[in-house]
Amino acid sequence: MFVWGSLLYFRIYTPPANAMNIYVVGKQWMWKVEHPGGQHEINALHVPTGRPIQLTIISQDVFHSFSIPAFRVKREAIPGRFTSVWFQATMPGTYHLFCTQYCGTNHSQMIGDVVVMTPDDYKKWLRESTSGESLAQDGERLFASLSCNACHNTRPDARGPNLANVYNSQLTLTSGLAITADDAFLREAILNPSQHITQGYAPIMPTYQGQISEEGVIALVEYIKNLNSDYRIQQTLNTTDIVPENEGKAAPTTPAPAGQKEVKP
Ligand code: HEC
Ligand SMILES: [Cu+2]
Repeated sequence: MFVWGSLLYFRIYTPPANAMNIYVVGKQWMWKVEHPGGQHEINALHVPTGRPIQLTIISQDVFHSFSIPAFRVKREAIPGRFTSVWFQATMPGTYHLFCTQYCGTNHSQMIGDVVVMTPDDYKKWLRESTSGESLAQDGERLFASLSCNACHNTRPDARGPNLANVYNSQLTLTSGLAITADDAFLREAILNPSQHITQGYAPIMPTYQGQISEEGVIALVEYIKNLNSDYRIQQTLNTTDIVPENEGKAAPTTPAPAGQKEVKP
């Protein structure tokens, strides 16, 4: 049971490299969804079939839990910390989306629809729902307006590290700890810089705790991730030129979790 369980555990916690990143913010009492292309939705999540989807989830107030029972997907939405879950939808249709953690008076209204579309329909939906500015562009503007670029730039005398390619890289902290700069780390690095100083740098970065909304942090994180060319290429592929379904299946991904074939009656 242990070996069987651990294999599944690692599969659930390791999203495939070609996963599409979508951000989810829970708040009393709704789910806000942010797509990298700048599309926003409330109590709805549109995804294509045949493509691993990685959700990065956070709450901006109390504990919630993001659940798509038909996909066997359920992850806590925790204030102050990114959590993540991935899945791959196999059949177009509309599925229930629930908050499964009692979160106050209108908890029972914290519901929505997951709309699974064919890649072509999804591409069409992305085009029609775009707000004109991608999440990364939004983040780039914030990066300048908060003067992050005063320290993080490409000048040789820059006081902060160059953030290009920092995403998913291994960093060594002054404590000697090695850490992977994933989404959760980037968020922490912006809001609690003094907690993990990167080796070779002075602890001069101010904290931005309380000054940036959760959506703002997500935009900044997406911008920093986009400075990494691998991520940027994958993201462009995901949002503009989705590979046909059978090609997506041939990609070296782990099989979709069982139970994804249920359709809402
Ligand atoms: C006063 C200069 C300064 C400003 C302003 C500043 N930073 Fe930093 N930042 C640093 C320094 C120095 C480090 C490395 C030491 C550390 O980890 O705190 C760092 C580290 C980071 C890291 C971790 C990556 C790494 O290689 O260590 C991220 C991510 C980051 N900053 C993002 C931001 C963002 C986003 C902003 C604006 C909201 C910002 N910084 C504003 C100086 C600054
Ligand atoms: Cu809730």
